[in-house]
Amino acid sequence: MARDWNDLFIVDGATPTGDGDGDAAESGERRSGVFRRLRENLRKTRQALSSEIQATLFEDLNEETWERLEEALIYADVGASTTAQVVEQLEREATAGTVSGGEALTARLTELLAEIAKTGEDRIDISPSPTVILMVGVNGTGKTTTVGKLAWHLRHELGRKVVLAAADTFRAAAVEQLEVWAERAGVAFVSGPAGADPGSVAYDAIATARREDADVVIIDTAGRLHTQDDLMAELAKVRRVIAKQIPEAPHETLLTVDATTGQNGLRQAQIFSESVEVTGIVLTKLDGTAKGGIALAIAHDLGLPVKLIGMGEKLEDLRPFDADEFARALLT
Ligand SMILES: Nc1nc2c(ncn2[C@@H]2O[C@H](COP(=O)(O)OP(=O)(O)OP(=O)(O)O)[C@@H](O)[C@H]2O)c(=O)[nH]1
Ligand SMILES: [Mg+2]
Repeated sequence: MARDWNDLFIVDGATPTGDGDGDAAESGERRSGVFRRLRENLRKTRQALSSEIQATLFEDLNEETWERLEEALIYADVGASTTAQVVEQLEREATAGTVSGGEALTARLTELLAEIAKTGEDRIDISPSPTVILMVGVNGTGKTTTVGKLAWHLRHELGRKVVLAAADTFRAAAVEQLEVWAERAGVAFVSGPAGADPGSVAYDAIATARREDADVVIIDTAGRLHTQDDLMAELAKVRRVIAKQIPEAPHETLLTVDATTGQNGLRQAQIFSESVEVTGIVLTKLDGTAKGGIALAIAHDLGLPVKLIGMGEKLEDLRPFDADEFARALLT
């Protein structure tokens, strides 16, 4: 069963309850619904992978079959280095005789892929009050949408008081887009005048959260490329301003990565995360790619945990990432 919102967040003391939208039975139903959709979305890749697994792990194992299995995984967007590491390990175990038979080998492959997709702390600690979450990433990768959906879930599943900060001050449309999300989620919204300094908006939002005793501040930022030095410097400044209010903040910096951009997006994210401190990945638009392997490769390749995945534009399409579930959906 899919990991739930309550497993994603580390909370302090008693969990305040939501407004009923998150009640257990309904949430269980929604969870299996999401898993069904995840499987459905990955159907083509799973079918292709299954027939390759049948043709390799269920047959005589030799150099050629291992290579063929590697190719199939790379085709599913599991990156080359992740694939090599996983298949090498499986081959070692098969040669040693610790795992044998197609079914056991398939199960072990699923397990190894899930293992490699786990790195570091993959939960989000919201016990500091207020917790500051900074959303960063390349243009159009899904930052604002993720901020909105995350606010909704914090509000309605966990009953938290949330403040959204419109620190993407470049475009008026960006501020309006976030404001619409704040209204939908029923959370507070802080913006500045057009063209305001993003740092000052972040500062105001944290001040508002402290004054109004809010639990979580989520800061939306403008999209940028790692090559835009001025914009990367601006992000560093936003961080410094935040730290002036709360030295440990931002407690969480999430980097959005668009799954449809595959290995390219992954490389972009790698360079991005080298110049900005990032604590986790939000992998968006998984509904837009038939290959899902990137979700399993990204943690290993970036050395950062995937915390959330986006599978569509609706509220319930943002989900906590569960590596075991994902590996099963991709392979079996
Ligand atoms: N299909 C699909 N679309 C998504 C997903 N996440 C975001 N989008 C869409 O992608 C587009 C860009 O999303 P935004 O949230 O505006 O992206 P952004 O990173 O804030 O963009 P900038 O602020 O311009 O850098 C919007 O049309 C979203 O609805 C997803 O998981 N699946
Ligand atoms: Mg945006």
